[in-house]
Amino acid sequence: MIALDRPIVMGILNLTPDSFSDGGELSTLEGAVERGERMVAEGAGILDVGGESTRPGADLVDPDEEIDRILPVVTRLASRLSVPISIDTRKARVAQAALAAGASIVNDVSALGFDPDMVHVVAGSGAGVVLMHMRGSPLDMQERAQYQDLVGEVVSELRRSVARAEAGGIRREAIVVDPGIGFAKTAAHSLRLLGRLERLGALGLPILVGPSRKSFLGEVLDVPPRQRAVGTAAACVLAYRGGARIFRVHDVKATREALAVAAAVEEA
Ligand code: HH2
Repeated sequence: MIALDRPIVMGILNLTPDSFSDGGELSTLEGAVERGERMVAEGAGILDVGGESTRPGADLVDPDEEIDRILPVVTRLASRLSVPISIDTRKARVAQAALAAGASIVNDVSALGFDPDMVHVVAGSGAGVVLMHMRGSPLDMQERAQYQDLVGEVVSELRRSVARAEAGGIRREAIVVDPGIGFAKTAAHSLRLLGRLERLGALGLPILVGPSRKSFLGEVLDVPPRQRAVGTAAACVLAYRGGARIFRVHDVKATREALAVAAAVEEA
């Protein structure tokens, strides 16, 4: 169980050739492990390891290929670090392999909807799980970014995902919810959700947000993904004020410092 009385930064470790902001950066085991260790030194309280990009239009990766990408890194990090390791995958076989290698959280952008075996893997392992809001899949999600009542629909669709997870045997204490910034959302939707996040509090579960370097920040700032660290930190502080407690980001140090100030203000 992770204490959520203070904000927790989840550092992103993408072992993909094609992620939108850092694809292809970590092509060796040593490089990936070093990056993970650096993020923990900078204050990451969780590391999120992923082997498949979920950017709009991304190709599906074969599960064996995804396992080859993530397994050596999860194994090495789990033996060297004490922070929890999360596996960012939609596939039950990948999650199972990562959990067996020492991961303890499954971060599924499809909220267990992509692979019918996923709910059993999570329930059987006792792992934590992040249920993220999305519609469709990364291939077609942006066509589905149509809402009458954006926040109300995100809350009710997340509520259904939580109910499905619990019906499949996952304990409520293991569940974290995520509004899915940029997933089946336009930039305006992502901004509006960040500004109304407190309404997700109705679900009564911890909230994770993943605004890191995303295109809604590009629309505001007009800078490329790698220059969006300050914008990401600002989005995280606002999300913290709206009740979020876990922040999935690439730029750990900037976000951790911004959140430390936000938490100090809250305490004062
Ligand atoms: N965003 C991405 C991937 N996984 N998981 C959660 N829970 N929430 C998110 O917002 C989220 C996520 C996309 O970002 P990134 O990993 O940087 O890019 P890519 O999917 O291209 O690898």
